[in-house]
Amino acid sequence: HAERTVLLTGAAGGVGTLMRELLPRFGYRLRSLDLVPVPGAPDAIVADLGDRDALREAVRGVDAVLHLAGISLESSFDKILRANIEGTYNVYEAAREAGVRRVVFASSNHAVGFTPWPAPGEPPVPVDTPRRPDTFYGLSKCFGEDLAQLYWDKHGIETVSVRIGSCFPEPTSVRMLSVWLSPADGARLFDAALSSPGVGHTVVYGSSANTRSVWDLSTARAIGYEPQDDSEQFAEKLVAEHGELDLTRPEQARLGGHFVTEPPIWPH
Ligand code: 15L
Repeated sequence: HAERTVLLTGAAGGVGTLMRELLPRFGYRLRSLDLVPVPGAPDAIVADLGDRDALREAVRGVDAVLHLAGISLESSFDKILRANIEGTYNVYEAAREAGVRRVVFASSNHAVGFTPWPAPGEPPVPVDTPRRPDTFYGLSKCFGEDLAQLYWDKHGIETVSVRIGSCFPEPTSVRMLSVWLSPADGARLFDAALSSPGVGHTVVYGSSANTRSVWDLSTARAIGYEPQDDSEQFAEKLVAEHGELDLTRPEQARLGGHFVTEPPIWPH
């Protein structure tokens, strides 16, 4: 496809940094935005998602928004409210006003984090499993998915909500062997989500083709995602170090792992 311009929010974050390197190879021109200066990108827009004027300016002329910005872990409700809930609303409003037709939303497995971890032999978790957020963070991702649905139904803005697993160069825990999204597969998935026609609002899980996968990748494959990586190459070392998952332990018994037992962080 012809080169398309994509606003990348959260460009200085973990996934944003990986995607700034990988996505241009798929033919995207990235306009980076973050709350903090983006290393190596002097032309990046430095703005808070609460700054509606800056967002209005940032979306002007882009073909799509890859919305990765926000708090990526549990935090106080007030911080999550501002960054993830109001921030995502502001991004969609700016997109609507500017006539942007496609958003890719970084949702998270923590939107369904209280779902029991499938026991051996049980089917993978489908995308339409009931929402069971494991944190205020996960709750904000449920909000984002619903907001995406609303903007599709009401305004015709298409979104792929990607319930990202663990997108890091390598898995670092036994749980991550199941939910790892290699950076290269992440770029493949975001490419599919940015370019697949007729997605309406589609929810997909974001992981590689892991031998130990626990969720259903069929909606991701349906938009053209073909994962190439498998975490199994890291399994021997991680299992030797930590042992196999123990589903009788509360912090391992559910999809969200230790997020499930994370105490909320109250404002002070
Ligand atoms: C997430 O949503 C977090 O942003 C990320 O830091 C990881 O912890 C990931 O989920 C995970 O579930 O491993």
